[in-house]
Amino acid sequence: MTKISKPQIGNHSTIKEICSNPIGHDIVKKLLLQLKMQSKWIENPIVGLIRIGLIRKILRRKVDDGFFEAFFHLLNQEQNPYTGTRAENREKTWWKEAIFYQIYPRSFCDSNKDGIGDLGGVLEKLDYLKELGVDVIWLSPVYDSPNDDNGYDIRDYFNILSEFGTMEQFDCLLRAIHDKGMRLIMDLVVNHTSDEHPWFQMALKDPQSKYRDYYFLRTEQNNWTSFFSGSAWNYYEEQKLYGLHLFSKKQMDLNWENKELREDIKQMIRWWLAKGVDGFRMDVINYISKEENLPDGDKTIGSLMGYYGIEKYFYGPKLHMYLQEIRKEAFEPFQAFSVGEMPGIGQEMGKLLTGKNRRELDMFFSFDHLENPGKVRFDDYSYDLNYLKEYLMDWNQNYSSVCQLSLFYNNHDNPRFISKVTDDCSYHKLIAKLLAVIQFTQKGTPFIFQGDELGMTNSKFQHISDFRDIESLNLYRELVQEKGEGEVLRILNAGSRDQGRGVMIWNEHKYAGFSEKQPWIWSQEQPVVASVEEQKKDQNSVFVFYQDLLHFRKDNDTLIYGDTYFYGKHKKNIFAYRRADQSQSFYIHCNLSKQEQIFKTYYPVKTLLFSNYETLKADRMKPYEVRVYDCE
Ligand code: ISL
Ligand code: CA
Repeated sequence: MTKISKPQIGNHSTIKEICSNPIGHDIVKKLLLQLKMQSKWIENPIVGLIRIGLIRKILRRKVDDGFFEAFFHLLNQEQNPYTGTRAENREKTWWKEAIFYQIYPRSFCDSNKDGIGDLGGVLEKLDYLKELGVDVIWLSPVYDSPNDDNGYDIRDYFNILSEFGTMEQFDCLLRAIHDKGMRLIMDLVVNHTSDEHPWFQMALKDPQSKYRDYYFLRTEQNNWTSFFSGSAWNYYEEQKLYGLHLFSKKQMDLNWENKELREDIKQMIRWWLAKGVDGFRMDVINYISKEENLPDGDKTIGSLMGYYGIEKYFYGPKLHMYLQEIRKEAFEPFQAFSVGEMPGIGQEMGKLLTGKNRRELDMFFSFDHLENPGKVRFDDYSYDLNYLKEYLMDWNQNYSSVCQLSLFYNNHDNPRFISKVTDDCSYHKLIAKLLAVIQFTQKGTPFIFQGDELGMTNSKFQHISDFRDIESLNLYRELVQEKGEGEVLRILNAGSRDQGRGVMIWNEHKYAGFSEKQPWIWSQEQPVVASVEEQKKDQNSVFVFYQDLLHFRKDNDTLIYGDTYFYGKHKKNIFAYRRADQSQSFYIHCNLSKQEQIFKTYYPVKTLLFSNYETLKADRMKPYEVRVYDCE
């Protein structure tokens, strides 16, 4: 059957038509969010009839033509939304049931006392993870790397970074993980390699080399900018060529158009899967397809986003094709799991990338909940948890019914979520438990980031020499003249990725039991968080609470496959919902604020199963209080 194609999106298109296009839908929604406008606004039938041509006329002085051309071009790539059924996400699969735990190996545990976490350290702590209730470990990159971006710049995909250990140790770790009934997923970084990768070295050295075409080496640059400050092009004097790098100067973007490159990548994936690895978290995987000839990015979009060129690759023309190809030829033969890290992807694009029938990815990480509308990571503000509620209700309704949502608050690229909510330490433990309840009782797959189970918070970095992350160091250089030292340090303390990279707090000894030597990252003002050793002895600790919750989730399929019913949707500061199937039902009631709230359940409840307070008031919810009940 031939598909009847819809008319192209253009000036004549109405807002309603734009929003029924999957890319249009997600972009408009994101714009409204940044402008702090309700999405109800575009659902208004009159607004829906407005044509883009009219908006274009009104905005003529503010927005250039390139903006609309870029917008239409993107939308016309994808005409139809994903049509999955509700039943799809009820199908049982291990990765919907599993609890994932991200290990950032550099900061997890140091077994040979050189101040750097390593594979030996992970091996030592497997029982700890098992005891917590972890099913799958996601290991951030451990491949050989010059470490310009802490391992996200790979020099050799088939070797282990010597600071982390050896391949023998890796094999031994993988075996031990499987022996304990757990799984392991690795980080797959294939948007770029290190400039020290032999492919890039050969590409530079020999103009005849087939590897020249593995990268973007050109005589001219375009206006794209790097996520780590400055131009996205590095000039190679000797060759008189520019090389594209969306991240650091040592992370060279790979040209996926090249078929041999794709073969090499698939072969590498299969090599790891044949070893027994259970799947991959795929680094910035939505950036792998760039628009042909790498046209300049639109200036309006560039200044709006802070990065030029992003619309030319964040949802590139061949993204689906490449993903289908690697899935079919590398992942499926091993029944391997995939979760894509995809900055900028919204619900509808997300469905097209993770819908079961599409055979592309199993899941993806959306980042829209990590900051309040209108805010960016480096803003110093108090995160309002009412937005987390809105986000979860929205994604539950519009994404989770067909696809599996990933549930997380932290990773190695973000400051600690608890610290975003408040820097008042007296609330931290309560918030840690409140967030945990939401994470383990919402529909989706939870990803714990190391330290979450302790209620880990930010450190205070006093001086620029305390920072390690290339993004922070570059940003410092970019801003210090204009803003002054004090202000830049404030910005970095609020948003630096180093905040997520502090070492695990194992015991009360010097260097938190992470190492006996000064760790590779260490601030004088460490987070005020009790250690694993202390928390294990304390029945009221965040750790024990996590342990109980994880087991609760494992014992109750209802929390995994059951439906979600939200209550008091418009009631500020209260988040209430029920998870239910034919056999059971659980009711969750949260106070999202530090003000006491009146307590009245929206549904008849029976027994209290969890709370973050020891004594409860009959008709009041204390600050950040959460309760989980069994229902009639
Ligand atoms: O810091 C960011 C951009 O300014 C983040 O958005 C982050 O770079 C982005 O989410 C991509 O992250 C992943 O790829 C990067 C690496 O530095 C991150 O650690 C990784 O998680 C490049 O490989
Ligand atoms: Ca070490």
